[in-house]
Amino acid sequence: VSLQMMKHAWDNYKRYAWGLNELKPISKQGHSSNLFGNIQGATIVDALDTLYIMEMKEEFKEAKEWVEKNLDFNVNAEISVFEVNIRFVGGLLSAYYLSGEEVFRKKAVELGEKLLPAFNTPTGIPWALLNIKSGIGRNWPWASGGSSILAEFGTLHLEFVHLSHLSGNPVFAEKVMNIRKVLNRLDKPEGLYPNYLNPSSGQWGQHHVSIGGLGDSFYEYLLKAWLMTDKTDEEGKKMYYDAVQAIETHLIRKSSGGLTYIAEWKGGLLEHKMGHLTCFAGGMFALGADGAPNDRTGHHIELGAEIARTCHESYDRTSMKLGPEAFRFDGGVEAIATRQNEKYYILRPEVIETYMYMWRLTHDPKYRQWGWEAVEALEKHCRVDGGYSGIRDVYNNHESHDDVQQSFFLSETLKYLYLLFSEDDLLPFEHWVFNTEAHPLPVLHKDNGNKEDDQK
Ligand code: DMJ
Repeated sequence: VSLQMMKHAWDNYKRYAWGLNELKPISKQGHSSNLFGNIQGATIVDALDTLYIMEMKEEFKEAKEWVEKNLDFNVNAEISVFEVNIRFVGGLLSAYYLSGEEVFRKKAVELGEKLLPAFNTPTGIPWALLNIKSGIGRNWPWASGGSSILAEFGTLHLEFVHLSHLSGNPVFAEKVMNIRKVLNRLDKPEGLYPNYLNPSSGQWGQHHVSIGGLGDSFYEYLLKAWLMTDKTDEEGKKMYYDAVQAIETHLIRKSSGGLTYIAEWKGGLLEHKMGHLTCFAGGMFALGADGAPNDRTGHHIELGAEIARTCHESYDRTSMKLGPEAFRFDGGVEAIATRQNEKYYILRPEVIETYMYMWRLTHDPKYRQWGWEAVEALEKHCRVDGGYSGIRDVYNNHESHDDVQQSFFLSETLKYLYLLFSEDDLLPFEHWVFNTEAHPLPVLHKDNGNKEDDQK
């Protein structure tokens, strides 16, 4: 089924928005987000590995030809370093490792080089935004005191280690190892990492902590850095398990109805709200269970299972059976969005991602059932003639479509669905880690740095 869904999403993108970043499936035209500046083709690059894995050979070939002829980074535009890294660099790296086609390696390294000026700050903590022609960087104007964002500068590690591995140029890995060094020197309030860090002073901004937006994938990349180095990156491992310990103590709570959730922390006060983005953490806890210190393996799996259950409830308690952007545990509600501007669903993957990890790690059939419920809801409410669209209010009985087919729907949501219903030996966890955009990167085995060639 996810293959049919992919075909529908891809065919319509091809028909109405080919070469542009994303598709507007209702108005049937291209959609350009300013996150990618003038770089084009986000959907193509994000979808390459999904096409490959689903064996959509014709489509993969067309996509590859487009990359060869048209993917151009010589543009005078300001881009988001994080978004371009996870979608474009990550997408190209996976396409290379899966297919062995040199063009993807070349483009990934070329783009990585374009991102390097972002690290020209007093601390080496990169800017959020970069003009890839002039090399001038800056931060989001809304970020606390000119800060860079934890989830942005903390989500370059996996891709940059691979860029060094593939190019033979150590500079990429050096840049991300330096980020670690800066973080390790800093005092952490209650052992927690604030979402904001000023790249000039090297000091934290506001003490806001989140495992959802602004924080999320920083934690994911600590764990995966350790896994991706064949469990040799002991520093990444320690940082991950220490962070999880602090998160458990200060952020994880149980509602009176028995639902475990991860709250947000604002200078010591809890906001009892959990984002859709935060739901990825169920999968992360389960994936990290194996290495948990002090016989806590079972506990981490259980934590993953509880987060999965809570996130499933956030879907189940809507009329469309698709989860809202954020849900609350206060004012008498549990796992329900109370604010109008938190009721939307934009085809995000995190809940399905967690089902996929929980399925692989426990084989409890309920995760496939829950994934199937999501498929039915997507087909019923998000599928339109011209592709798939997000929804403005999942509590309404009537769809109001937002008219965007996000590129991560093809790279993540559909890939995780496909993996959820595939055998475990398709991209097995011993050999692959997924970047935060679901692009698989091979584990760099200690005995043989090129072991990934055996995994094709
Ligand atoms: C994706 O780009 C990535 O999963 C990122 O880590 C968070 N946001 C979107 C999907 O929701």
